[in-house]
Amino acid sequence: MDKTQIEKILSEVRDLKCKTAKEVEDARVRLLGKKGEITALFDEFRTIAKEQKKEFGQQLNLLKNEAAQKIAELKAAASQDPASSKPSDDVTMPGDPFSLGSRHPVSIARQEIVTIFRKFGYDVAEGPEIEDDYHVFTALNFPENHPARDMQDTFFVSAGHLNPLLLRTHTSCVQVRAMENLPLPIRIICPGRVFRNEAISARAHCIFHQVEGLYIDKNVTFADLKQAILLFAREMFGPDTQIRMRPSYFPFTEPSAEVDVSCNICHGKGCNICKGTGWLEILGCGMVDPNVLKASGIDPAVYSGFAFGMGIERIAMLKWQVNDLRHYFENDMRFLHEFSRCVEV
Ligand code: 2NL
Repeated sequence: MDKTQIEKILSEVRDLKCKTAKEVEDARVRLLGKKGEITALFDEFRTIAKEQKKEFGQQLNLLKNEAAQKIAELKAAASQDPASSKPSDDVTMPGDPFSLGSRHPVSIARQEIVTIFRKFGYDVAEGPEIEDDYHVFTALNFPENHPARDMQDTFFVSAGHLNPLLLRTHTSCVQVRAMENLPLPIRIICPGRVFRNEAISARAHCIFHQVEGLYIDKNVTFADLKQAILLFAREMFGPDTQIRMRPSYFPFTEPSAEVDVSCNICHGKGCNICKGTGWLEILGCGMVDPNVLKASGIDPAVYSGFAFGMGIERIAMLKWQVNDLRHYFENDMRFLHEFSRCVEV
C-alpha cells in the first residue's frame, strides 16, 4: 500500500463529474462497490504491518467518507435534472383528456330565442352598444323630461350637448336604425347587451341582455302580435304553455301590454317561483306608436307594426329556475358546469 495510490483516487473523487443517475451509480460501484477501488484498499489494509495502520487507516477513512459524500451529492443533483435518468415517456400513449368548456347559460338562452324567431321568418339585426340620445330616446317617443334620460338611470359617455353619447339602455335603437335604413316590410329581432345605472341585486344588474323584436308591414294587428308571442312561448316553455296579457305603458308602443306565461313548474297550482299566482312575466310588447314610425320616415297611415322586448337573463332564470341574477355574472365554474349538458338548438 502506498500513499500516492490513495491520493490518486482522492483527486479522482474530487474531479468526479456525472450527468445522469446511471453515471453516478456506475461511479459508486467502481469506487465503493464490493469490488470497488476503495473497497480493495480496505482489503489490502488488513494485511499491512501494525505500525503502518494508524497512518493509512486515517487516510483511507477520509477517502471513503469523501467519496460517499460526493456520490450522494451527485445523486441528488442528477435526480433534479429532468433530462437525466429514466427512459423518456411513451410518446405513442394517448394524451391526457382535457374537458371542453361549455356555453354560458345566457348565451344558450339567447341562441334558443333567436332560433325560434328565425323559424318564424325574422332576421337578426345588431348595432352599436354606444349610441346617441336620438336613437335611444328621442326617436322612440321618450318625452324630454322622461326619467330614463336622467344620469341616474343611464350611463352617459359624453354629456353636455344636444345629442350626447350613452350606453344603450335597450336594443330598440337597433330597430330604429333598421326602420331608417331597411326596405319595408321589416321583420327583425335584435339581441344584445344593454346598460342601466342600477344597484346590483338578485333581480337587477347594470349590464344585462335583451332580445327585442319588430314587425312592420301593411295591416299588422294586435291579433298578429298575440299569436307571435303565443307561438314563441310554446316553443320556449313547452306546447302546453298558456299566455295572458295585461295592459301596460311604454313610450314607444300604443297600446302596450305585459305578457305572462303559465307557470311550467306548478302548472297553475301556485309555487314559490310564480309566488303562488300560477303566472310568470316574460316580456313587454305593443303596437308601435305612430310617432315612432313617423320619426323614422314610415307613414303610419299606410303601415303598422308590433314590437316586443324581453330580458334574456329573466327568461333563463325561469327556464332553469335560477333564483339570483348575479349567478349569471360571477362566472363561478360550479354554476357554469351545471349547463354543460344543456342541448343547443
Ligand atoms: C321590456 C319591454 C319592449 C319594445 C320593447 C320597441 C322598439 C321599437 C318600437 C317600439 Cl323600434 N317598440 N320595443 C316594445 C315594447 C316593449 O320591451 O320589458 N323589455 C325588457
